[in-house]
Amino acid sequence: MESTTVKKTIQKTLDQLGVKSQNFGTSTGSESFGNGETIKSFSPVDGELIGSVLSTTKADYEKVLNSAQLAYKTWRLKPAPLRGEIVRQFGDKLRELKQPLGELVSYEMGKSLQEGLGEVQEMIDICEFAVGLSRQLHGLTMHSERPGHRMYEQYHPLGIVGIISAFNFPVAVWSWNTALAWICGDVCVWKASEKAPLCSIACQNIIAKVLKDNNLPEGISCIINGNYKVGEFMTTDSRIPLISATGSTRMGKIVSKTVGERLGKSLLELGGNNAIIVTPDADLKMTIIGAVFGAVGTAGQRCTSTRRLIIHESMYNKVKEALVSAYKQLRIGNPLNENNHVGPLIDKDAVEMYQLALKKAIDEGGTILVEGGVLSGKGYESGCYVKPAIVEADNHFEIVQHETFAPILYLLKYTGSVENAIDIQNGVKQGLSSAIMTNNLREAELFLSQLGSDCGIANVNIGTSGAEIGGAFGGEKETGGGRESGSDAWKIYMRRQTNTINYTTELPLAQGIKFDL
Ligand code: UN1
Repeated sequence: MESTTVKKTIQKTLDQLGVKSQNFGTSTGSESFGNGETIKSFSPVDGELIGSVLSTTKADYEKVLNSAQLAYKTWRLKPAPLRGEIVRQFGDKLRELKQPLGELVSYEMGKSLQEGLGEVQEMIDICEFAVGLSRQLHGLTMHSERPGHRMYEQYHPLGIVGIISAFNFPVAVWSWNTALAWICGDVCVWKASEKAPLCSIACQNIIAKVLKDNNLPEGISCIINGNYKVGEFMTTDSRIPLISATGSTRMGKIVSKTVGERLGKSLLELGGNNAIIVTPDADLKMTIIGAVFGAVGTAGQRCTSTRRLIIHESMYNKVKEALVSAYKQLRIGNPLNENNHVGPLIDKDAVEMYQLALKKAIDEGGTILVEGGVLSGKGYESGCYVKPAIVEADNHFEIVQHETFAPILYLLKYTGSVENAIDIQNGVKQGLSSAIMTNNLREAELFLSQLGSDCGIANVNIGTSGAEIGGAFGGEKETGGGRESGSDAWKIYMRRQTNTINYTTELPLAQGIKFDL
């Protein structure tokens, strides 16, 4: 796509989303302000300046918190299904604006348009999920050990939920949190990544209109923008009972410590080092599709991206050849052009990390199978386009143990039974997503058993990325242990209360204790 055409399309996109060339990065809805430094958002697609955002100062933040606290007083009193109705309207708006929002995600972050649209689809899906859930926020009832007593549990809203999100899913991860938090009766303050701030402006514009149309307090959805210091306003703030943070393990450790010090709750979704095991019973065609999409989709910048392929020695050469020929067909270029498979990395720092990782892999004894490199020339002016690479490596290499947010796939060989492959798969610090390619029931079930994958997500005959919103999303070990999105992940956004009611005229004590006066 020619850059003049891109500019025209994007201007229309920004207009549709109410994103201007200069934006305030702090918003409580109808009121937007920002007195901090300017964050410029350059597109990794063509290096052009898309717009700028004024970041949040401590004083701006205090205004946001006041507004959120005020909004919470009203919002928590609305019946949950009514809160669901607001989320339904938000989902409808997302349906209307799917195309422009998907385009902005693609242009600001660099993922393919299809994936940008897919990300907005995840938002729509979580809204639907949350609407249904708004009639099912149920606790259990228990039989009391005392006669004439009734015991049950119920869930109440928590208050303000602070959301810190990463650049790679600049809109969906926010919506997984907000859609659930809102139906639970919480209000949200969002700090988006400073690498994709305009996406936060667009989302805030959409929800602010829904709230206004329904005469609801604007502070139900607030945004703040800036670097990690702005994030710290929230992590250190005991007025925020829950911090949900997505990003690197390094960042997560700091968030967890800070929030833990004040005994707040944190929901962490951190780094992954995801592997696909390819056994002798794997379907080769399915393996290649799953592995290639997992490794090069979003230019390897998903936390669920496939980083390691653990291949049985009997399949190794076949898989290797098929991968090399599949990689030859990859088209790298403008992600808004649907003919391309791979877009740019987020910025030049990411390119540097990619180059460093490849160098380290070679230094540690790895063999390059598909060569990487930074692309230059027409269409690659931003300097952020890199070639997806494949390296034959060993699991114990320091670099293989490390999550690099780039399209680098490590091939690892295993011998003997599938247990050996599982050991390699689990032999990293991270524990997000994992997969096995096999048509052998025994191997598949073992992989899913307590002796199998130690990850939060374990798949059979699909890749490691592209989880549906209906399941709980997150992982173990250095991935942080949090669960977002589907299943019963909503419970973290609420506080649980156990209630015991005595409807007799006696006051018997539990555990049979006698205390007569
Ligand atoms: C992330 O990369 O932080 O499973 C989230 C997936 C997507 C979400 C990824 N549904 O790949």
